[in-house]
Amino acid sequence: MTELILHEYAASGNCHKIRLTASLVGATLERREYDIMKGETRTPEYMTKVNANGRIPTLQIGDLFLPESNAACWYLAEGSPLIPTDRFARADMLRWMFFEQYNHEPNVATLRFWLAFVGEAALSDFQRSLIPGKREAGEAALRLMDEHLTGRAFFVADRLGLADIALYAYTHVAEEGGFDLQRYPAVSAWLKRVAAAPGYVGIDA
Ligand SMILES: N[C@@H](CCC(=O)N[C@@H](CS)C(=O)NCC(=O)O)C(=O)O
Repeated sequence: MTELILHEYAASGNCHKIRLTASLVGATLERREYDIMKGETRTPEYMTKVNANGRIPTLQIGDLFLPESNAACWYLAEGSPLIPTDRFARADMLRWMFFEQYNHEPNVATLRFWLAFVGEAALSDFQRSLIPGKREAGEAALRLMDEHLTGRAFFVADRLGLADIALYAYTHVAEEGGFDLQRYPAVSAWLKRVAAAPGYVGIDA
């Protein structure tokens, strides 16, 4: 069996996604922690060997390195029930994973990082000027999710899949970024369904 190593910063939702996928499919990951607050992913050694983009997560598969959280989740879930076999459902799942990276994560996750990890006082004037736009875009993403989940148990094909895992990672900690999840009842109910899945592991595990 090829050794799997997750290069990560454990508090990151992008890393939690990968640990959650691994646990749901029964894969074992060795974990290597990097402190992104100290720039440990920006060293020449990390960027040469692990990820030229200077970020976590990266999934190491033997001597191959796979950056980008959703690509790593895909690698782990290939052939499992987390990826539908129906052609449309598979593409629809990717739709939500791209939505997560473009509309959700840059707003919901960034505000969590800025407000709960960096701290508002330590932000640059430029970062502070971006907060209202990110707040509005994050609320729009959560609203769209809530509309989609109204009357549905999961994002795609009525069963837990990678779209749910990708979107769960930063949604369940969105309140750390100042988002009020009580405004999104369908999202709140879905979060509980994901957390009840056999094999679920929390972000702190
Ligand atoms: N699209 C990437 C985003 C990766 C990313 O933004 N990682 C952040 C933490 S979640 C990071 O490494 N930040 C440290 C830095 O940029 O130096 C993914 O999904 O993996």
